[in-house]
Amino acid sequence: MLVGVSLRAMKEDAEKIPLEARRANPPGGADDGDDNGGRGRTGGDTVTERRTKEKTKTKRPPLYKCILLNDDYTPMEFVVEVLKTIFHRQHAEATRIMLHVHQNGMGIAGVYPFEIAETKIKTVEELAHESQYPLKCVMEKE
Ligand code: TYC
Repeated sequence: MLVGVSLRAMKEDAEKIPLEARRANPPGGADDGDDNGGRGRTGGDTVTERRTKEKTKTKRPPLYKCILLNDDYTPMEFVVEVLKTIFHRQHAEATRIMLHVHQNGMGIAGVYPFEIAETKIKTVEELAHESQYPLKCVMEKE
């Protein structure tokens, strides 16, 4: 992106100049048209210095729930193993989640960014299919 590149270039240039020199003669100060050395105001004691640093915005990825669905055929032990191996649950927690799904029809196995959730769901269904169990796991945006 053009703006990103030019801001980065400005920042790198600014970093080559010692701080005191930058304060005395900020970038763009020579010809910003108002003869006050690039500072925001003249006359008073307060000066506002030009901001050259890019603001770093880190965005968290959207998260997706992996939801296990109940069925009448998948053995409880198999679901517990799935929760332990794929969703990294301790035995007691895996058992609690499995029983919740068994009693309520569905339950959250874990919450992840899209591609991780997608991979886990595929893995669950591959393992279930290998053992000829109908276990299903679906994704829902948080
Ligand atoms: N209902 C199953 C049984 O009685 C157990 C089960 C629990 C199946 C959770 C799927 O996601 C599931 N054997």
